[in-house]
Amino acid sequence: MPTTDPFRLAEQAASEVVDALGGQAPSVAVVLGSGWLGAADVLGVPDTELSTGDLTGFAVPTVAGHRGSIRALEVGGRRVVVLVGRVHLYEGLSEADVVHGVRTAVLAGCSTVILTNAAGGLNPEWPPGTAVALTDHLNLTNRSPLSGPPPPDPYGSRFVDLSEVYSARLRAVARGVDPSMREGVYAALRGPHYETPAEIRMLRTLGADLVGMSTALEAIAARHLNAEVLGVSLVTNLAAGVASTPLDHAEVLAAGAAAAPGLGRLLRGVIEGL
Ligand code: 8IG
Repeated sequence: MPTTDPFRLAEQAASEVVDALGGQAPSVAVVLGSGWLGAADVLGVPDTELSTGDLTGFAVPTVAGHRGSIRALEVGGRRVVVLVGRVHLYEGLSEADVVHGVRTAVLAGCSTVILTNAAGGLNPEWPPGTAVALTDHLNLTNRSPLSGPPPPDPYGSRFVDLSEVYSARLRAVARGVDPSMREGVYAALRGPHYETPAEIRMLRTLGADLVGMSTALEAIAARHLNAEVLGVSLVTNLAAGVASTPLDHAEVLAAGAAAAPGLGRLLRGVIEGL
């Protein structure tokens, strides 16, 4: 019977990826959020593009602006995989589905994982288009990618330490590329609805600077496998009650398109500076 264990599925997918790359294991993974596709294009032209539909265990994304593929390219002498077409809890998928791409990338050899996303900004001084490096998160999804049976050998305890999910070292590399880079705490909610103004006031009280519907579970899964994580949010809208107009997904994609060249340079600079 085929396995349903999420770690075994990710091992299988990882070996398919490494085979498709001619045995050359990648060392850096970039997970693209909504609005980041243009940034990935600035990073360089992929030499290989795999459809996640041809790989073991990948769920099919259902969101505008997401397609399921893994692109491979060389950046600053490093083999990089770019995961296009993240999936989310709000699509009705499991935690294991949500982190499968990250697990696959780490098991394929990526010791550095760069998680990007589009987010609502809680700080009125960060206009749409601002890139923010994550210092920490509030996982308000009430879900964990480590729930379920214990991870099989050789994977570590499910009781994973999260005292430094987002690497201070990688944030320093990002600041080296862009000294004006802001830093903040990301609140992850399940969505897919946006928040009410009262919920945004609550999130500010809790210490959040950004709000979105991704990243936290992937960061936990990457840390569990000992990868170093950089999180970067692109503020694409001010959150409800901070903004003066209703929120809209088209606004997210437009802010991403406008910010793409700068974000692409940031990704390139970070990877070259690792
Ligand atoms: I882009 O304002 C984006 N994603 N939860 N709230 C939540 N997710 C988001 C938002 C937002 N903007």
